Amino acid sequence: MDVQSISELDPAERRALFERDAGLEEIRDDVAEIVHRVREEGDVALREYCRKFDDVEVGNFDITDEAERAYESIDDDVREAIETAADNIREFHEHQVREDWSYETEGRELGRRFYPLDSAGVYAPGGTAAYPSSALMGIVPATVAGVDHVVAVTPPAEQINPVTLAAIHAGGADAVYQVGGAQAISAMAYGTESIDSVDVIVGPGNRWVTAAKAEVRGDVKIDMLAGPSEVLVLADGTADPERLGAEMIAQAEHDPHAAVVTVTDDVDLAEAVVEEIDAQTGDRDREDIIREALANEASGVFVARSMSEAALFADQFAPEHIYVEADDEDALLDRIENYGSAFLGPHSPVAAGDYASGTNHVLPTDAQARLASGLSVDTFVRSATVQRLSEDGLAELRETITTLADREGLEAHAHSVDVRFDE
Ligand code: HSO
Ligand code: ZN
Repeated sequence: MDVQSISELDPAERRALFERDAGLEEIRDDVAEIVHRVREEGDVALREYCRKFDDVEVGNFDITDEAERAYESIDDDVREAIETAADNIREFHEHQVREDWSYETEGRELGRRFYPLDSAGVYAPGGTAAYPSSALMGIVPATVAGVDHVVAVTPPAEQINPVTLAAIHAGGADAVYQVGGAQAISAMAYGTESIDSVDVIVGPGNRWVTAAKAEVRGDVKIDMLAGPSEVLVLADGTADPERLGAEMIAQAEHDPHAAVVTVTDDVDLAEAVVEEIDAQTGDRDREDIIREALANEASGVFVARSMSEAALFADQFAPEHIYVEADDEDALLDRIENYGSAFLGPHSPVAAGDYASGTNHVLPTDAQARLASGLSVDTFVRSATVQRLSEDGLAELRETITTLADREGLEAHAHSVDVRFDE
């Protein structure tokens, strides 16, 4: 990896950095077919796909009891780690719960009330991408929001990861089903004989899962179309290259398509980060994945002419995670709005938020941070407005309403106001 200067990036390179996309287009038709078949044929199609994609003959989809047993039988230290993470995630998300509000003005009492969705489905990936932490990130906020029925799905396997099952149980899911991939998303969106449909589907998955979420969106609410992990490290000359390299490598180990970037105004630091990456990568278990991610066109170590140019670059990149290590981290963050989750200072590795500090790690990738937020209690809540006008309050507005109704040609609207005043 070489240090690159921001000012020398050509338009194609800038596009590769700033217009990342999840590449869902190419599998869209295949995914649509799976979603459609499950919708039409229910459990029969689900069983067939479990056989075809997971090589498992599924009898009963419901593995709720197995999740409880897994929770009870995993090692104590793992159970404790799950509980600590769950507690911290719960606490952070409890701060997100919104209170109903109302105010009064000129004879109008106006307010907003919040209601949890009735049911939520959380996708917990399996196989080598099984992240028990992601199960907690989906389930805990749903329960905090007050969702009545929270279900989780995870792909069938000869031996489903017991830590994932334990996390699903600890998070507080009401039911767990063994089904994965696009077929699981369709099952939760439309329901089958064994699996009830839900109001909202959340949680990260592979491209098939993500493409299926795109397919069912509209019929059911979804959280987002999350792609491979991303981190942008924003640092000035005071930062420690060893930590910066470790941050990039940590998110790089997720996926060959992960986007990992450092941007700084200090050439020496940039060069030291490249050296650190070279020195550390060989020691990592997932070295091959890391090397691929570092080589991908959305990754790199960049030098800006100033920290304001570096901050502008970070803002344009709109990373899932931003890690800031600098003399004044708050001042830098104040220049940036487009990011999923920020980690400030030398003691705030992204891994803290990935697992245990309490914030959610299901976050917008692919520059979606420009328009979207991470998973939160809000994902599981809808709102409605409420009003009561006094006689004087309506009198005050009467003319405004009837004038506009008249111009819209909606005479009955005007009449519905006038009828309240006997003249
Ligand atoms: N960094 C990932 C989440 C995760 N990390 C799960 C470790 N486990 C989300 O971008
Ligand atoms: Zn991670």
